[in-house]
Amino acid sequence: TRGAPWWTSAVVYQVYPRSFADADGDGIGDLAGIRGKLDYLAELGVDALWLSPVYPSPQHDNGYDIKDYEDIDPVFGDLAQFDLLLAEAQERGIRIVMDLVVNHTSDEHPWFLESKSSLTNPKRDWYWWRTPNASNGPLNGLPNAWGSFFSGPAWTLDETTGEYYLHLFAVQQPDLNWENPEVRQAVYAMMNRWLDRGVDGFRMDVINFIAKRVELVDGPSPSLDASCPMGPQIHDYLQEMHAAVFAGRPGEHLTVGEMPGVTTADAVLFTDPARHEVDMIFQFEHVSLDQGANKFDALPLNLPALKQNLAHWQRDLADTGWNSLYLNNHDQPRLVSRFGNDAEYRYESATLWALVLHLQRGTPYIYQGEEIGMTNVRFDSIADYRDIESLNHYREAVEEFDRSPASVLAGVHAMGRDNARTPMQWDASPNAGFSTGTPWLAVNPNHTGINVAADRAGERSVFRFYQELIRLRHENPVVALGDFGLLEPDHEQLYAFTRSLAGETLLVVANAADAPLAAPLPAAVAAVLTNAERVLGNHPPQSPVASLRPWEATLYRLP
Ligand code: ISL
Repeated sequence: TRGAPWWTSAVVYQVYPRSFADADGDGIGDLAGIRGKLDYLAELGVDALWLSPVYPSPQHDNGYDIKDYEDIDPVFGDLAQFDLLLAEAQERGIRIVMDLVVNHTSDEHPWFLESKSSLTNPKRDWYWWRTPNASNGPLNGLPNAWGSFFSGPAWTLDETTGEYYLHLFAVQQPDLNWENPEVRQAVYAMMNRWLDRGVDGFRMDVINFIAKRVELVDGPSPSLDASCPMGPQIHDYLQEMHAAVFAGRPGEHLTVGEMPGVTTADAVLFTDPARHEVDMIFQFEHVSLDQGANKFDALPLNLPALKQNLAHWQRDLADTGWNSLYLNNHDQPRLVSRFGNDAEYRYESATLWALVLHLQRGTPYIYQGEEIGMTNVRFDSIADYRDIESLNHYREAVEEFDRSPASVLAGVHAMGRDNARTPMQWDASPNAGFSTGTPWLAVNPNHTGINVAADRAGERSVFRFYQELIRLRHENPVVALGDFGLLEPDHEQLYAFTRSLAGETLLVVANAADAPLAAPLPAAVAAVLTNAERVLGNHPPQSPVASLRPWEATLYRLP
């Protein structure tokens, strides 16, 4: 275990700055707000913060559309505020990881403004421009059949030059052309400047999409899905980035690449330390299991499928590579509403999923509010929502596909990204202690009962459970590095696994259901439970362990 990188025993906390804490009362969270909560985060015990984008942006996609990589958006503060946050976080032993969004820029970025200005502009080739398709087929001029991830075609015609530009996401997010070495060098130089400023690493937005399958861009191509765009040059790009940015720095950085559509075989290549690409990736398989043909079609949780999928990632990255562990982020519905019971068993199911996730091998990520069991929201009207993905989907589904507004709204309730983006619930006051102004997205009405102050004052605190999990990872090499073994993979409600290292074995036994799990427990679990010592759990201890109560989750140490 000696010599393992710091992030193998670390926990990262994701801050969505817009929704975390608003210090200046404009209704939008800011850097000063985050600074004011550093003691809270230090008490929780996290090792690093990943900040969703804080760069200047027209905010069509809440900062994932960047118009200047080298500054801070005035709604969040300025570079002086940023330096203060960095210093005060690092004083508390908390590292700062920036979001790096370089698959695309904003359509207001000077690079794109130049690129679109004429066919001969020196930056013309920094983006993906194509002439209209001459054939009179169903594409109706579009260069190929790709649809964007945010509805509509992935190509938009620019009047100035009469050509189309590619955008895998919104119209306002043109894709950079990484085939062009000038683009790559400009990005590396920018990353180096942030590292020189003192930041501790990068979370890289849809980084596998920077390499496109050029033959599909230009050829007859199927419709776009997440597995489609990634070209094989991705490994060259990441190795080149590593050499240009990280290799010369002995510091302890963290790189995590967000990679929709990748498999474990891809992940082994991306995270093999010997290949110098990234430290870990965010994969999407486990959060796609409850999605139908469209991500807004929510399917019920299939527990065996989820357990087996995560176990498959544990197994395939056991010898080479490293996992990141997450159930929540700013793009996902709240885990307690999605996989748990956010009413009757909110505390129990929030802590069950926390235990199950944090006891796996990999680096756990906590998304703001997860540590107090925040839930999904159900606004009555689409007008109450702000997320570009949800709004575009709603318009397309209702206006073009004639689906009933109520059914589309139900999909947004279940799966929409604003579930994760309602302001952080600090206390029971009218704006949940988030802001003295009018929040940019309404607070969840349940903040009067669910908030940091109430959770921490309560006898059963989700926050304290997370504190314990973080402490365990810091203190026990078996939590950080132990081998993973899934028990009872087909069981419909039991989630049980072991972790072992150097003669020590931990056992997680969890009942992921509203119903009790009647005794006797399956033999494989019952056998190891005898004489096991309880380390942490979300129910009062029972001895001997008979049936499991709803959402009961316990960590044991085996003799
Ligand atoms: O459609 C998807 C893949 O199947 C999406 O999950 C998509 O890959 C994902 O939303 C990518 O997210 C990241 O890039 C987006 C931004 O809106 C998200 O907030 C960010 O996390 C574009 O920058």
